[in-house]
Amino acid sequence: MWLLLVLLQAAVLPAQLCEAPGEVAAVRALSARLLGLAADPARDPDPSVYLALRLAREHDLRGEERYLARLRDAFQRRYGRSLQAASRPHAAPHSHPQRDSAATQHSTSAEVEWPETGRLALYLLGLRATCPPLEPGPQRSLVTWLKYYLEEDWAGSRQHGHPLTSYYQYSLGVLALCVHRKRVREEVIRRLLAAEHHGRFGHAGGSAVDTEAVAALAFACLQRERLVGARLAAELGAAMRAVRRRMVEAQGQDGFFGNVYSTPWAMQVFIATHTCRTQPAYGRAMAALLENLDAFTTAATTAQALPVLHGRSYLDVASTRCREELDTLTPISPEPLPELPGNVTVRLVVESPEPPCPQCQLYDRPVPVPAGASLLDVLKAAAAQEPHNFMFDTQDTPQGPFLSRVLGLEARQQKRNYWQLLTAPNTSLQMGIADYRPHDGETLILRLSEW
Ligand code: B12
Repeated sequence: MWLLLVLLQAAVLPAQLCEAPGEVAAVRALSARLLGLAADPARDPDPSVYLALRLAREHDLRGEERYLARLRDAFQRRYGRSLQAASRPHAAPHSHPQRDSAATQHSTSAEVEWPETGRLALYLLGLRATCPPLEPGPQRSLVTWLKYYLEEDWAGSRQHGHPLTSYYQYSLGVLALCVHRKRVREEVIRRLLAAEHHGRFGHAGGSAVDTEAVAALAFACLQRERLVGARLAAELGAAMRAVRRRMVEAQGQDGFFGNVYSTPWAMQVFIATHTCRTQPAYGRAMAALLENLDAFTTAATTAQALPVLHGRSYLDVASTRCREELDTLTPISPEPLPELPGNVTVRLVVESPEPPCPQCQLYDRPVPVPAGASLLDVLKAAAAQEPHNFMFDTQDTPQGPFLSRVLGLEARQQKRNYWQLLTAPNTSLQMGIADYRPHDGETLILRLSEW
C-alpha cells in the first residue's frame, strides 16, 4: 500500500523529483530567510524574490500576498497606462527610480525610453504564478509593454550587434512572453538562436552560463507551448541539446556550471528539459550547491537558487496547484554578521584604459579598515582618508549597490563598460562591493572594463 502511495505521489508531483535530496531542513531554512528579507519594507520589492517564494514547497500565503501588493504598486505606477497612451509625444511613462540615470543616459528626447525587458519579464513570470490565477485581462497591457521592449532590444541588436539591454534580459523577455502564450516574431527568436550558436553570451570578467541557461529555458518553453513551426522547433531543440552538452562538458571539478551563482540557472535547464533525473551532472551540481548554501546571503542570489532546490524551473510557474499549497512557512530574520576583532589593511588600486591615462593606475593606496569590513567599507574609508582624493558612487539594484563611478569616471550602459572588481593579480570577484570581505594584505583592483 505505501509503495502505491509513493508511486502515486511521484505521478502527481513530477517536478519535485529533481529537488534537493534529503536536505529539507536546510532548504526550508533558506526559504524562511528569503521570506524574512522579503518582509523588510526598507527593501524595494523584487519580482525574482516573489517567483522564488511562489515556486517553493512551503508558503506564507499572507506574506506572499503582501509582497505581491507591493510589487503591483511599483509596476502599476510605471505601466498603469497603455503603451499607445504612453508612446504619444512627451507622454512617456515615468522611469523607475532605480533606472532614472540609465534612462536619461540613453534618452535623446522625453519620449524615448530605455527598455526594462528583464525586470518586466520577471514580474510577468511572477504574475503567472499567483494563487488563485489572475484574470488575463489586466495583464494584457503589461504583455504588450514587454513585447514592445523586446522589439526595441531586437532592433538594437540589429543596429549594434547586441540588444540594448543584454542577451540575458532578451532571453527573459522571450521566456516570459512564451509563458503568457504570446507569440513573438520568428526573427526575434532567430536572433537569440544565432547569438547562442555563435557564442555571443559571454562578457569580459563574466561567464556565459547564466545567459545561455535563460536562453535555453526560453527555447524549451517555445517548444513545449508549440508557439513555433516545426522547422524552428527542431532548431530550438538542437540548440537546447547543444547548451546542455556544453554545460556538462564545462562542469568544474567542484560540480559547478560556471560558478556557484550561475549553477542554479543551468540546473533549471535540466529540470525544464526533463533530464535532471537521468543526467549525473545534475546530481553533482545539486550536491555542490547543497555544500555551499552559505554562499547565498543576499535576497537576489537566494531567490535564484531556491527554485532548483525545490526541483522547479521558471517553466513551472504556469502549473501551480493552488489547492495543494502548504501555508506553513514562517519568516526568519537575517542574523547580523559576527564582529571580528582588530584591523586589516587592503591595497586599493584604480585602473582605467581610457585617455588621458591608457592602462595606467589612477590610484594606488593602502586603506586600513576593521576586520570583516566589506569592499564598500573599504571604498568609504578610502574616500574619508587624507588627502581626500578618492571618490565613488553607487546605484541601488536588486543585487545590491552597483559601483557606477570612480574618481569621477562613470561607467555607462551606452558605452557597455563597467567598473570591474578584481583581486590581484587578475581574478574577477564573484560578489559585489557590499558582500565581498577582503582579507589583510589583499590588493583590490577597480578596473574600467568593457562587457
Ligand atoms: C548582465 C550582468 C552584468 C552586466 C550588467 C550590465 C547590463 N546593463 O546588463 C555587467 C557586466 C556590468 C555586470 C557586472 C558585474 N557583475 Co553581473 N551579472 C549580469 C547577469 C548575467 C544578468 C543581470 C541582469 O540583467 N539581470 C536581470 C535584471 C532585470 O535584473 P537587475 O537586478 O535589475 O539587473 C541589474 C543589476 O543586477 C546590475 N548588476 C549586474 N551584475 C551585478 C552584480 C552586482 C554585485 C550588483 C550589485 C549589480 C549587478 O546590472 C543589471 C542590469 O542593469 C547576472 C546573472 C544572474 N544570475 O543574475 C550577473 C551577476 C548578477 N553579476 C555578478 C557579478 C559578480 C558582477 C560583478 C561584481 C563582477 C565583477 N567582478 O566586477 C560586476 C558588478 C561590479 C560593480 N560595478 O558593482 C554575479 C553576482 C553574484 C552575487 N554574489 O551577487 C552574477 C549573479 C553572475 C554570477 N553568476 O556570478 N554584470
